[in-house]
Amino acid sequence: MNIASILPCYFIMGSINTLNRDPLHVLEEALKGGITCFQLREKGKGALIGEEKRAFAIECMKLCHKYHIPFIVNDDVELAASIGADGVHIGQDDLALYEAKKMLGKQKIIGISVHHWKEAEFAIKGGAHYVGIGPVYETKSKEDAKMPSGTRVIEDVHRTFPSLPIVGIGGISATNLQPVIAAGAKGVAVISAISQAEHPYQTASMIKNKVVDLLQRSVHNR
Ligand code: TZP
Ligand code: MG
Repeated sequence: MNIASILPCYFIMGSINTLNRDPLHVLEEALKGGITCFQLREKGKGALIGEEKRAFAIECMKLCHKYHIPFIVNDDVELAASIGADGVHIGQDDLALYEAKKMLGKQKIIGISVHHWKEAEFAIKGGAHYVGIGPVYETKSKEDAKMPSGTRVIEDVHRTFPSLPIVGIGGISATNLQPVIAAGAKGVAVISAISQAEHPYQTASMIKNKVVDLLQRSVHNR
């Protein structure tokens, strides 16, 4: 699989991110709108745990597969392995990449969050398929988020490792994604822009089309 092809519109959501709407409905709208990847990030106050989390994950995965979109689990490699998810996304404080790889097998997608080029170098050595970099802008969706660093880290990592697929994250929406792609990201990862959009279908479609358009132009301008 060409990993960059799953990054343009990378939607992340947990059951608490959709205000009062049914998260499965929001996810299906996002899938219809054209998201290229989905990550279940079941975290924060009121998030599901145990059997409920597992059952919700399976429902999300079924929906993603109905639309032929990869289903990635945040952090919980055991859950990902046990339900047959397409991959995991881990942070620097979670288990090591090689352990995640061992638990999941070589065929699965592994992404990791990095904050500077040194962590990106480790990610490459550990066999990560892509890296997430952020927060680019201010975010309300992550309690322990670091200070936003704009597109600087994306630029640095992209310059140092031009073939490493990067997805930008943090406060990104249809109206501020351009600098993220210009900095070298292959896509944008969003929670609230889609999960709390008035019309998740239209918003997902707009974000995806804008990113794909910018990526195509950058190829032509090279
Ligand atoms: N990691 C860095 S920022 C962030 C995560 C998980 C949250 C992104 O959410 P939003 O709503 O797109 O700002
Ligand atoms: Mg984590």
